Amino acid sequence: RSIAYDPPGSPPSLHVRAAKVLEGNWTGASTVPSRGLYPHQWSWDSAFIAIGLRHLSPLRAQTELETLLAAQWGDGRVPHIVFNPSVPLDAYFPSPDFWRSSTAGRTAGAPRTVQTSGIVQPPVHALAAWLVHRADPGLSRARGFLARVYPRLAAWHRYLLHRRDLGGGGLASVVHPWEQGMDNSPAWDLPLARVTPAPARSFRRADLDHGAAEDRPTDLDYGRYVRLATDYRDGGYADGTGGFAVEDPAFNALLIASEHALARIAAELGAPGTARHARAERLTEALVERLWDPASGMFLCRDLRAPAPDGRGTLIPERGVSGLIPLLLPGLPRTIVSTLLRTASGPHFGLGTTTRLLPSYDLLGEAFDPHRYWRGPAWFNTAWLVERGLRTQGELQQADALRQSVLELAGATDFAEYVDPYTGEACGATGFSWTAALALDLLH
Ligand code: 9WN
Repeated sequence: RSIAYDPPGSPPSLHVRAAKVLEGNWTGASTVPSRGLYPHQWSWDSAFIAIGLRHLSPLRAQTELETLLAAQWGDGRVPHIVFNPSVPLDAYFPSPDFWRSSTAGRTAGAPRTVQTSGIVQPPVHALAAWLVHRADPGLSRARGFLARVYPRLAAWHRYLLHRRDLGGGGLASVVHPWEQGMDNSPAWDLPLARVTPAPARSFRRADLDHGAAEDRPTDLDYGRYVRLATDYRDGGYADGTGGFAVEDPAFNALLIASEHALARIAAELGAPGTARHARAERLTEALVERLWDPASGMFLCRDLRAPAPDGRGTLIPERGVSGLIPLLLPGLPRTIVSTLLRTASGPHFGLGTTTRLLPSYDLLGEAFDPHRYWRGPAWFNTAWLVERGLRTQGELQQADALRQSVLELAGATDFAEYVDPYTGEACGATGFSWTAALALDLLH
């Protein structure tokens, strides 16, 4: 009789397949981005994962964020990796013995019981916490979810807005390419060129055991990542003096979106959120003031360490998908929105025209490579953010089309980490958590 309900050979739905990926990557308290390549908990991955998980299990989604926030440092930073102590040290580089958080991070208030990295990742967490709450407000209130995460999220934003305002213009800076999350974006080539690479023999890359070398950052990139992280660690993870300091549009747009979410969380907890909304509006103005480039028709990154007469650094002349992500912001001036929409669908990104999915970097840029990590391939988290942005700006048709491509490609590639933006061919890992989570979110 079961045949009538479950005919043999009928393929499982995208929902069921995505749920299986997340189930397989769940460790009991959090979700790994991918079993082989990334066997620990990553900060912005967990926020995206929670956004999808809330449709399967609001409890697991709350736990995902709680586990991450439990590893927060005393100064408010939320580390980019929380290490799983049962995973062998050589499974991922850099491992806990490189970061030495509990000793090198003591002044900055690193936790004693759990090992973490000392850098951060984009602040998607307050946004995720609000969406997770909304999925099951009854459960959330019964567990005191928002009341427990709110002070931690507020301290996290405070860290970014104060300790990381390295340019003095109100925006948060990243001090390492891993912090912005698009590790080898061509936007970093100029600021990284000033960094002396650590010798290749001083570390061993574990990523090459899992990923094709042509799809990953180069050894020279890694030498520079290691130098910057080593210097940061050796300075006790104090902010302000490092050789790399960049204001990035996606990182700051996510901070602003999260500040709006934090205002909603405050209101839900009975405190007025108006001051936070006002701060988010001021940050939106600072974003436009410091990072908008009319000539490129999009937001660019500001390199604070580039020599410039006015001490404000200089805009980096590379178009990355990061510069389209401010579409998420409801308070963006209308002329900027229409310019961004034109840039997205024009020859540099081919949204809805020449590409199957929005590339991470300028199709016409000299450094464009359709397979190498953040130097061209399309990623599902940035596609999801732009989809949300299009909807926020009332561009429903374009949003529907992008949603459709995300769902098709997520399914066709077995939830790839990233894809060739023209052909949709899978690159990097498959069974990648945020691809599954964000596809699930778009199904709802
Ligand atoms: C370094 C986990 C992370 C993502 C980043 C992505 C990649 C790590 C790496 O994987 O970075 O943090 O080892 O390459 O670039 O965005 O969070 O999925």
